[in-house]
Amino acid sequence: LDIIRNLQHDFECEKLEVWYQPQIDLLTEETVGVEALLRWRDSKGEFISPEVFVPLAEYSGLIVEIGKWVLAESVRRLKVLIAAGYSHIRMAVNVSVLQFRDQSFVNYVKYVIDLHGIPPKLLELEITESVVMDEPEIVIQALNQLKAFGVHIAIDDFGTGFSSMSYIQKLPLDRLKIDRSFVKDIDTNKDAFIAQAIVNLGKQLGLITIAEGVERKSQASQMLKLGTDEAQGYLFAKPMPFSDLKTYLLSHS
Ligand code: G
Ligand code: G
Ligand code: MN
Ligand code: NA
Repeated sequence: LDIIRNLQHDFECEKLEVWYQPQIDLLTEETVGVEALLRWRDSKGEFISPEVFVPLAEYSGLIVEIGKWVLAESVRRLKVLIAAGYSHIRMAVNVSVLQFRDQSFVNYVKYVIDLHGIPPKLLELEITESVVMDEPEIVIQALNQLKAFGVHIAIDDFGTGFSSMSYIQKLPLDRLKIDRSFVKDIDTNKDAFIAQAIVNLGKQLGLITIAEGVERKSQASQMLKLGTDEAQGYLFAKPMPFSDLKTYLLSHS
């Protein structure tokens, strides 16, 4: 497959980028975290969506090396934020199931944290329900080790996967990310009961809840009304290069 060859080539030539999207506390409207998101431009400079190339990187196994790089890059950026005085902002990094199958993954995470000397609790790993369901034992064991080290764990795209509720209880989670499909019509549709149920579930489990894909003020206020703690979406900020993030934080933290 040409696209996989191109991805490998561009990764080796350091042409992949990591962009960052702010996560906002709905009550204070302060930036409390950022999510690291991979970006890849083709030879014409046009972006290829991670929804297209991440599955290919998983299929080819390339995601293991790319994932390590995203992690190292993001923790290095986290260190820069701390040095600039943002000592409370979390860095959230997406992790693929293939990375959990790599025996050295847990030690690599610890190594990167120690290398930069950042508080482990400022790093959050985002996993999807399918990651957990693919390899429950391996993933749960790794998550427990990471949690014991102090790293935070978020369940991503919650509500779209196939998780049985029994798994959710077994995971050492800190944050539940409500998938944007539940946020989409929350301000126009009176039937907010699914979003409400997810928020309630998160609260019952003692988790911080964050709404994804918030694009309108009315969605943010409705999610806040349901009891959601945080939000992420175009209303607040789109994913941006690190240099723009530093400028953004000057007026939004
Ligand atoms: O940024 P965007 O909304 O286009 O991302 C689309 C999808 O790609 C999301 O599901 C996101 O989780 C995934 N993604 C983005 N960056 C990474 C990454 O570094 N690693 C993994 N495994 N997935 C990522
Ligand atoms: O990891 P996850 O599947 O949550 O990926 C987040 C994706 O959602 C990223 O690709 C990001 O670009 C995208 N995104 C972030 N905010 C918004 C938003 O407000 N609306 C939409 N449609 N997409 C968003
Ligand atoms: Mn995510
Ligand atoms: Na998501």
